[in-house]
Amino acid sequence: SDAVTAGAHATEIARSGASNLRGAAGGGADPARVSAVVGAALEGIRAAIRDHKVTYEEFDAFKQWLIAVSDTGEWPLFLDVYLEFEVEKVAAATQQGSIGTILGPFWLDGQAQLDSPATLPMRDDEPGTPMILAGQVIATDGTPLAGATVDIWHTDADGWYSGFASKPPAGNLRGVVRCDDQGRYEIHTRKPAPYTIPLDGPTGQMTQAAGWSPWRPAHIHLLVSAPGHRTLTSQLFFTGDPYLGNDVASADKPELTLDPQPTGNGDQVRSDRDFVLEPE
Ligand code: MBD
Ligand code: FE
Repeated sequence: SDAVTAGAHATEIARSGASNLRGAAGGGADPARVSAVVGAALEGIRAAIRDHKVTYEEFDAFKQWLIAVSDTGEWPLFLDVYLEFEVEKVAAATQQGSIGTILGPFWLDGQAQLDSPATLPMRDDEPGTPMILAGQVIATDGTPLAGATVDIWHTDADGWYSGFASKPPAGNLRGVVRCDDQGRYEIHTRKPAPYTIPLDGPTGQMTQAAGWSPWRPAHIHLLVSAPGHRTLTSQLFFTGDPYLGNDVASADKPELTLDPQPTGNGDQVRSDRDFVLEPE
C-alpha cells in the first residue's frame, strides 16, 4: 500500500539520521533528565489508564497498534503529526527572526540545486495553478544574506509528495534554490493541495477511530539557510484553506499564511515572503 511504501522510506531516512538537523540525543544522557522526561511521559499514559479505566482488551489493542506502527514504518509520520509541534514550540522559544514550524517526515536530501530565479522540477503537464513564491533572506540586523538557500518541497495539486507516493516522479516539486547576491529568491512552482495522512495505515486508522480529521491544510515546506545563521524550518499555508486551524499536525500558524494574487499571466499567482535568520 502507499502507507507502507511511504512509511518504509520515511523510517529509512529517520534511521540514517539524514533528517535529524538538530543532532541526536544518543547515549550518555543525564539520568536525572531521562528519569524526568521518560517518567513524565509514562505517567501521562498511566493516568490515561487509571482515569479512563482501560481494559485488557484495550491494552492488547494498544500493543497491536504499536506493532503495526513499526511494521508499516509509520513512526516518523505518527511522531511528526502528533508530537513534533510541541518540540518545535520549545525550540522556537529561543529562536529570533522569522517564525517557523515543524519539519515533518517528507524532507529529502540531495534534491536539484537551482539558481534563482528557478523553476522546480515538474512534469510537462504538471497539474495545478502556476505560482511564484519570491522574497529576500535577511539577517536579524537587516543585512541581506548572499549565499542563502531556500530548500523547498511540497505536494502536487493532487496532494502527493514525490519520493513517498507512486505517482509523482522522483524529485518532482522539490529543489534547493540559491539566492542572488542580495539574498533574493524567486521560485516558480504549482500551488499544492490539502493533504490527508495515509488512511490505510495505523496513524490514519487511529485518527479516524477517534473521529479526528486526517487533513493538513495545503502547505509549502521550506528550510531557509545561510552561512553563519540558524536554519529556519518553516511552512507556508494559504488564506481560505478549509483546513486552516484544524491541521492534524497542529503546525499551521496565522503568521505563515499566504494570499497569492493574480499576476495577469494566465492563471498564474504570486506571493512575496521575506525570511529573517538569526546569527549563530
Ligand atoms: C505532512 O505533509 C507533513 O508536512 C507533516 C508535518 C506530517 C504529515 C504529513
Ligand atoms: Fe507536508
